[in-house]
Amino acid sequence: MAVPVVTFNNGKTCPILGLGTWKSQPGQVTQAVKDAIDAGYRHIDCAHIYGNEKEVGAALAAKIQEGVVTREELFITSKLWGTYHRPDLVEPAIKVTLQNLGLQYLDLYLIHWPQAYKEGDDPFPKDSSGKIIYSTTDYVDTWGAMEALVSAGLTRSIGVSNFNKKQIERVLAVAKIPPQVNQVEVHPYLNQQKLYDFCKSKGIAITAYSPLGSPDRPWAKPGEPQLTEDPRIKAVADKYGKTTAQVLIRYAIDRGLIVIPKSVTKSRIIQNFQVFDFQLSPQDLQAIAALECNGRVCKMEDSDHPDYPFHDDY
Ligand code: NAP
Ligand code: SBI
Repeated sequence: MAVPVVTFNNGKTCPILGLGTWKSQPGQVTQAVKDAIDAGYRHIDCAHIYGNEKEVGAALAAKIQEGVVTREELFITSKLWGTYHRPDLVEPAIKVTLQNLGLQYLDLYLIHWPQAYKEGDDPFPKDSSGKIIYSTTDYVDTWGAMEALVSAGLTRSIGVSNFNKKQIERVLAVAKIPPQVNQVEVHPYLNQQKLYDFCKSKGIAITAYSPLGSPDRPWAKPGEPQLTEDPRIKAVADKYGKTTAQVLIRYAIDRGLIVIPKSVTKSRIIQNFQVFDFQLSPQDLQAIAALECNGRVCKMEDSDHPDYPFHDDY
């Protein structure tokens, strides 16, 4: 079954369901990506910081070699880490990612976070007190270097991730190419309605990350509420004969979002793809919207960075 697509503001298309790869161990991710492609996934969400792009690339090469997919049928995203924001470091950074993934071009390259860190190969450069060292590079200048990647043929589309409204407005004010995507955390505990409405008004698609609430996030504490076990989601899931994960994925799709659940478990990879045979009713979407509780799970430990995105309302 072909995955439905959204069309970006530059005319390129993107499958609305993709496979996340953060925390997917190098020893597991090759098989996970192969299983996903066999199940019908054509969109894989990657990042340099995940430390597993070579292993993702091995799966892509195998499936292309086997003739299961062509490169053109795949949609591959990666992300520029904060230590490479300085404009002269952007092209070398995407070239490392392309080399690791074994690709000639990406479909989408995102600025991973607005915050720039001290340049170099330590992804979290820290001072003697353990505090991350920041860079003064402005993401607006980084954006100019991202635009050059499109002209150079290294990526088809560009975008941002974890950017708030004001940060997107600053980029739009200078952009020759407007961002095609803002990838942000979205699930029923953090539904991002205001940011979604703003991005939509500017023609920017939203990709929902951590759609299942990221239960394997490294900083999760025992006893914290688990979205996949929320009885209110379970009650909706039972009505449709679906799992809570399938309802959470459908919640994103039915709001017009792109969604990238992560799994390294074959049965779940397949289950998470079986979401195109039902649709949530307006009443169920409304009931799920009522679970909003500002329940952000992905934060960085740099809230005093001048470009930290989550101080504003949205
Ligand atoms: P997530 O997709 O919300 O949740 C992943 C977790 O859910 C894993 O523990 C997975 O377990 C489990 N899971 C998957 N399918 C399931 C199912 N059907 N039933 C029960 N449990 C299930 O979390 P995430 O990894 O944080 O977010 C998804 C992707 O978004 C990431 O992998 C990454 O690609 C992207 N992301 C981007 C950013 C950013 O800053 N741009 C931040 C966070 C995430 P198993 O793997 O063990 O099956
Ligand atoms: C990492 F590889 C390390 C830390 C970390 O924290 C925030 C969430 C994040 C990210 O920046 N993108 C992700 O997918 N996860 C992450 C990744």
